[in-house]
Amino acid sequence: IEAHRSAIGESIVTPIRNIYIRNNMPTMTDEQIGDRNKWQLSVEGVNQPKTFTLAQLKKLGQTTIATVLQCSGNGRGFYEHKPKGSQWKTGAAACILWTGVPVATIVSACGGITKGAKYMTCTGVDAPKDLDPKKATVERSVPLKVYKKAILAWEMNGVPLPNAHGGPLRTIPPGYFGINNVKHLGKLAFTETESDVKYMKTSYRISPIGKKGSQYPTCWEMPVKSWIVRPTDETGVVKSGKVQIAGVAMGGTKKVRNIKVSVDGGQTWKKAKFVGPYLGKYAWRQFVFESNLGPGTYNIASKASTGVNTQPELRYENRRGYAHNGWKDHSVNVEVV
Ligand SMILES: Nc1nc2c(c(=O)[nH]1)N[C@H]1C(S)=C(S)[C@@H](COP(=O)(O)O)O[C@H]1N2
Ligand SMILES: [Mo]
Repeated sequence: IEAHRSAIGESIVTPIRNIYIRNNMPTMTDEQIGDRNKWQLSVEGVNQPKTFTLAQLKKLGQTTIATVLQCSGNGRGFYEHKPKGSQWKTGAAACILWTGVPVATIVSACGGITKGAKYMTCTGVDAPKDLDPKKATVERSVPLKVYKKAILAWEMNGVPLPNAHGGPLRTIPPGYFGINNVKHLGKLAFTETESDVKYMKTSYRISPIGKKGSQYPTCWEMPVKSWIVRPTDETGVVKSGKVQIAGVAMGGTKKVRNIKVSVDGGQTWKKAKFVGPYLGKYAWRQFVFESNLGPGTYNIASKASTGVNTQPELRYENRRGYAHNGWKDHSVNVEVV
């Protein structure tokens, strides 16, 4: 389920009704989940492996963080070679407040991580029993350092995690693509090697068009990105005069520091203004740009920068259409009358 472009960014935190849903496996039902407080999480690759219930995790620690949740394929719909998969444009992204326990707190409660671990590997328990677990288990490894910032969340935007978003428990590795935000979390492990399930080994690999394989980089850190949410080609014609252009900008794993807008297809750029509260570097910022536009057709683009990295003009061509952050494809054509 994809959100309309104009339904994102009206408020800094995306209301749940506007948050995209992406499932590799069917959402778990209330019957499958059972009593949420009795949901079990096993922790492995630590000096004292343990199994916690959700009720126990809630007593262990609590924090709230804001992150952008974005599918690796967000923007796939712009690729000309028509990669297979959901044809998202901008709608597979949201800025969400998550509440849960820091992974670091769980690690200390388990006597620390075992020596030699290089990855944090999280396992969802949503794979139907009749499928091959190597092909159906949503299990993702991320670099070990991610555990220091990650949380295991049981609440989003102030309500218990809905089943569709991975209730009752999911991993939030800030700044990492959606797939690493494992839903219906049953196991947290610290491992020496990356998981060998399909969703780690072969899917989500950023490979050249026509090539595939586990030697290519996987979808981990999100790059800097922004897009206009208002006005858009969805909202129709705009009256000439003062036009409020608005959008969202994210830095991925780094703070977004700078946002520019162009109304002439990228020939000239002017600085736009961040508005609204700063919810930390993993959240997105809303921005506005006031422009005086006479009648005509405009190509409006935005370009964000972290100071270190700036959005490129073009998409990075790759087989499955992952990680698109090029500003040109994300621009909008608006008619002013
Ligand atoms: N267990 C499990 N976790 C999962 C998935 C899944 O199918 N099963 N889908 C992943 C993908 S590809 C994305 S983009 C996000 C989507 O999260 P959402 O549906 O809450 O928006 O969850 C990720 N985590
Ligand atoms: Mo995704």
